[in-house]
Amino acid sequence: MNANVYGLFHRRFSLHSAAACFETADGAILTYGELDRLSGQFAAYLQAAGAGTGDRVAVQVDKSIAAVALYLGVLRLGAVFVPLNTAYTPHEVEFFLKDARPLLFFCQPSMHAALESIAKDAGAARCIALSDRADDALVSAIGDLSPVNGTATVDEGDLAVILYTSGTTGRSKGAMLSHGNLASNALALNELWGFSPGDVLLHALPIFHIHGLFIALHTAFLSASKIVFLPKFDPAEIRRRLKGATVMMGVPTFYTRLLDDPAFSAADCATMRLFICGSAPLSARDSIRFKERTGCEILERYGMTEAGMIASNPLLGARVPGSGGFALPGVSVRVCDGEGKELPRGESGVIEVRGPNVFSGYRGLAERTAEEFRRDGFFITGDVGEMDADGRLRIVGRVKDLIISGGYNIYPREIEGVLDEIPGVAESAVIGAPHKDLGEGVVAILVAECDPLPDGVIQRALDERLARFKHPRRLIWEASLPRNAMGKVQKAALRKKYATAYERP
Ligand code: MLC
Ligand code: AMP
Repeated sequence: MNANVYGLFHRRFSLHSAAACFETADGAILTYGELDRLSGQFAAYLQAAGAGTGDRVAVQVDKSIAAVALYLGVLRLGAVFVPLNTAYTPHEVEFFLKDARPLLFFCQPSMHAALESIAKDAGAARCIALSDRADDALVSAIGDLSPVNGTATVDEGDLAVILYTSGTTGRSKGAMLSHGNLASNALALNELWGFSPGDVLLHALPIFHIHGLFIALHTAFLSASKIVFLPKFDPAEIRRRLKGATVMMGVPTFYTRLLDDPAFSAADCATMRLFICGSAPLSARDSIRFKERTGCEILERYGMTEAGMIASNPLLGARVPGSGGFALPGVSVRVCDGEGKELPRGESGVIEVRGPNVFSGYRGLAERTAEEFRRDGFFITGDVGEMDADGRLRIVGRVKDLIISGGYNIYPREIEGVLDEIPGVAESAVIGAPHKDLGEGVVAILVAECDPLPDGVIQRALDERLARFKHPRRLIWEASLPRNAMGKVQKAALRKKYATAYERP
């Protein structure tokens, strides 16, 4: 049997070809039949450019329907989609392209001149510009092509997507996700969250991460639900668009920002049946305020790039704030000590997961992959949790040195690597501090070789190397970093000392 996840979508698209699939900010509608055709045309374009089964297609483009059709076109060919955050600098993109070795690279027209030679040096046959404009030249040209017939036959374990996640060592790792991984998650969530053709999903997430691309789109595709597709999260626009919508998925910052508007109320949510939140901890305070203000209880769920969705609060039945809910059907979750021994219920330890949703490994990093899996196939998430007697998982922290800011993962090691290379900086430590809007904000503590450097010098080095969402907005100079007897920087002490770094403007 063909396990291509596009086959799963195609069956739904064919049954509902006249149904509205996407509605964009300007009110334009694309039907499921039209999306099916456009993805087939993108597949024909990719095929003519030489792409086939197993070829990587890397993509750093703005959010648009064409970008989704490109993704689906890649799946249809059995090729491998490699999405990249649009905020990445050319320096970061160079690393990803050299690692993924794509045959084709799609980028924003404004970045084409800067990225073409980087793509060629990484072995890409072509660097192709694709914009988010309705009159994009490539999309117009593709509109004349005949769509490919059918969908390439692949096995469940065949690679569909490589998604880069930063690493605690500072080196990003390409998580390899198969057609089976994507399909199992999409089917489970579609049922668990009760999606139906009548649903209208409000989509304001980026589409280069699992949240916006898989969790939101795949789940809606399987019911041929309508997707209101917005370029980004703008609270005023969301308030307008909530009317008529039934489901929204977002990171905690979405909910914090909605609540920041005193006029946001139950009336805005009259047609909504479900607000889903994840990618970072939602504060109990916001969860309670949201219920008081709107009458709606946010459904929290827990996941990660390497395993898609792992657990979810129930659609029906009690939803517990701060809990990731129950393991998805077919997914095993356990809480263990450092050696992988399962702990009694109620004790906190590292969350481990096994199931059809779990990735096969990091591209080209067999040893690293082996270190993160137990011998019995459980993946060590690096998150710390507790499971209650009923099997509800509460996420209480992380063993990995990771900052989550507005739903984006930021690895301190990567930033420290850039700071430590600046002449005049002796060493640095990067930590996350509580941030009212983003959950956590990045703080850098620096030690100078002689005198502290002007902020501009630090900023220039950051601008060149790192996407702006990773930049520390607080730079603090210290005479030395606190270290333990083993010489390890005591980050817990720094986190405590600078816990209020973002309380002042
Ligand atoms: C933007 N900026 C951020 C930021 N987003 N800084 C820190 N953290 C962030 N998350 C900075 C920009 O660099 C820019 O800086 C300034 O903020 C304004 O940029 P913007 O694009 O206008 O920002 P805004 O629209 O306000 O975006 C904030 C946001 C967005 C929270 C709405 O970041 C977002 O949509 N986050 C969702 C991320 C996501 O989808 N995560 C899922 C990962 S998957 P300057 O200085 O240039 O002005 C995953 C698994 C799972 O985690 O379980 O789901
Ligand atoms: P990413 O690597 O970008 O996929 O981010 C995954 C990480 O986000 C997880 O390992 C968790 O640390 C965090 N995360 C996801 N969902 C939740 C949640 N509901 N509560 C707390 N943290 C979460």
